[in-house]
Amino acid sequence: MENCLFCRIIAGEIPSSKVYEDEHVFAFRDIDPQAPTHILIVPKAHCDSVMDASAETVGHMADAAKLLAVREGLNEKGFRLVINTGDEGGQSVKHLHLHLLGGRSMQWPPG
Ligand code: DGP
Repeated sequence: MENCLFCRIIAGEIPSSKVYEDEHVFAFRDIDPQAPTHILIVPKAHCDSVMDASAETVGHMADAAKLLAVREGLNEKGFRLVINTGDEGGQSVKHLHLHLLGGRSMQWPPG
């Protein structure tokens, strides 16, 4: 999608620290990490939010998150997966993305 930041990252028009890519998803390190590991997993096909996504798309993102959690050494101690949605949900980029956060203890409830 033209002028979508994450579509441009997926296309390689904007540089990113890519950690994983397959047919369905692209994953890269967050520019403003909130934990020692902070990776964004995004579907290659643009959708604005989880409200527009199919179960298959969300499943592909979750599968990539599990693979990356193991690869990053997070699966023993644990990690957090977050999909911010809409303005009150804290979604700043309108291309669906799954945050994978780990490497520190997480607080609950989130702010
Ligand atoms: P959210 O607030 O849930 O929409 O998360 C958007 C995230 O995207 C936020 O944690 C910062 C990250 N981000 C924004 N712009 C860039 C960028 O140009 N490169 C990378 N790697 N991350 C970005």
